[in-house]
Amino acid sequence: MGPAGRISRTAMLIFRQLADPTSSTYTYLLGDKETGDAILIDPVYDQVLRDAALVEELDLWLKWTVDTHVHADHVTGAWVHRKRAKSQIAFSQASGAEGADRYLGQGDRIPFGGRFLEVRATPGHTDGCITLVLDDRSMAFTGDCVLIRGCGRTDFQQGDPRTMFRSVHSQIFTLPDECVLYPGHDYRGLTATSVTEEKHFNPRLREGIGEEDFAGYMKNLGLPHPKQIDVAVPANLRCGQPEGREEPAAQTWAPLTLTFAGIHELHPVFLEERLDDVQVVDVREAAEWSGPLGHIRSAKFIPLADLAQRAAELDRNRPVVTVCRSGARSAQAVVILQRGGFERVANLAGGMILWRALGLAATGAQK
Ligand SMILES: N[C@@H](CCC(=O)N[C@@H](CS)C(=O)NCC(=O)O)C(=O)O
Ligand SMILES: [Fe+2]
Repeated sequence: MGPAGRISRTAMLIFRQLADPTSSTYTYLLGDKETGDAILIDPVYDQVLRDAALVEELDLWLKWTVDTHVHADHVTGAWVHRKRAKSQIAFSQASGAEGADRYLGQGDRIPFGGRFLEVRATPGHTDGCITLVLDDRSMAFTGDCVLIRGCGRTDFQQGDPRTMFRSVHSQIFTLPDECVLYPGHDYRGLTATSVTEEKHFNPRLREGIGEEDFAGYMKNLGLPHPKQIDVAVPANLRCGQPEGREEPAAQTWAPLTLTFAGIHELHPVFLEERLDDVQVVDVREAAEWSGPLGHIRSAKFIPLADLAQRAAELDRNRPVVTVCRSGARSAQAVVILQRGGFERVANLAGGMILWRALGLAATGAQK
């Protein structure tokens, strides 16, 4: 509690750090608990469905996506999020990206609910790099400027070590010492640092290291170019609008929801409409199958423990919906069938309990 019994502003913040293991990129979700307005920093194209599921499950509204720069190693999810959630795209003016809803410059504020991020121009990795500072300066998102005990490379796009050195000293090391820094990448799985730690322990940037020393260090990193650079840069200059590649989509055979847990779910009402087109597998125990909740007329009965061995009894060319009492064991049934090579498989949300609560027909059910 803050003064006068108010909940402090930081307590009202929802904050999640999300990783893309392929590119070692971090995406950050920030939300205002009170209004539900949320922002995604550096969303990744390949993770759009996962991140959208989290936004949904936390009951947030995605208002903005902001990219810290035109990435060279992965495609941004900004364009696909805008299409799905009607979020707005923000990019820095200096990025050169086309098709954004807002172009940012030094000192601009991006609001989400009662909170905001402040823009600081931190060129050096690219011309358009920005650092985003939370309103109370407790956190900053440094993109590919300051990394944990490192920094973004300066040997492609418009990279320039002297420019980066000045950005770090004038825009990041001037933040409060305790300000927690969240980088755009970490290649060792480290998650966060702070201004004071980097001032003391960053081998390229700690106190006492001059611009010349830094430039000498950066010219000798000897890193191979990112594998995706030829695809990623042009796509990111279009805010991630796909060209000749499919947009990420949940399976399309039914109105499925993909959960943050990674399971496709089908609402009972949609299953009832499609009972003739899908195979329903009930994975409960025998006593439950013939118990008071009853079972779905067309369901095939295979207890969860037998599912892996008996999967061959199911037709791989027809979608499968798994069912249990509450929707828990049947979620694991989805995983087991996917492991067995089934591509179109979903869990019945809420299991037989929700099915019956909605008044849907069940064979052998007790009223
Ligand atoms: N091997 C990675 C290269 C990643 C890379 O070059 N990352 C850039 C950021 S876009 C960087 O600055 N890396 C700093 C470092 O590796 O120390 C790939 O192929 O994507
Ligand atoms: Fe980058």
